[in-house]
Amino acid sequence: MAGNYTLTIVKPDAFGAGKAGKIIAHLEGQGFKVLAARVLHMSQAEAGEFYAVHKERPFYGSLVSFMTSGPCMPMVLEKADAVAALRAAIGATDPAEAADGTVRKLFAESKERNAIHASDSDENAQREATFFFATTEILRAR
Ligand code: 3AN
Repeated sequence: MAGNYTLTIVKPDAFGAGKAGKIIAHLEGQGFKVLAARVLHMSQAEAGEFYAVHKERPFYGSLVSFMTSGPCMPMVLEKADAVAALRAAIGATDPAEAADGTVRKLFAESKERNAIHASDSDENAQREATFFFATTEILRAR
C-alpha cells in the first residue's frame, strides 16, 4: 500500500475551534478516503517523539507545547500518490503564503497554529501512521 496513503493530523487549533468536520469534508471532496481516525490529547513525550526530526529547530519547544495544548485528530488518508496529493491540498506551512483553496489558507491561523499536519514522504507516512495506529486498523478499512 506504499504510495497510496498518508498521515494527517487536524491540529489542536483547528480541532479546538470545531473545524475538524469542515476539514474532513474538504479533503473527502478532493477524493481522500479516511482509513483510520482517532481523537487524542498528546502528552509532551508523545509530541516530542512525533516531532523528533525537528528537535534541533528553534521552534521545537513551542511546537511541542502547541501540539499538547488540546486534543487533536490523527487520520490515515488514502488516495493515489497520497503524500504529494495531501501536501498540495494543505498548502504552504505559513497560511499567509498558502494558495487559495488550500486547507491552511482556509483554516489556519499562523505558521505554528497551522491547522493541519501532512507527512512529507512515503517513509514518514509509514512511520507516522504506525505511530498512531496499529497496522491492522489501517488494513481493515481498505
Ligand atoms: P510542514 O508542516 O509544512 O511540513 P515543517 O515540517 O517545516 O512544516 O514544520 C513542522 C511544524 O512546525 C509546522 N506544521 C508548524 O506547526 C511548525 N513550524 C514550522 N516552521 C515554524 C516556524 N518558523 N515557527 C513556528 N512554528 C513553525
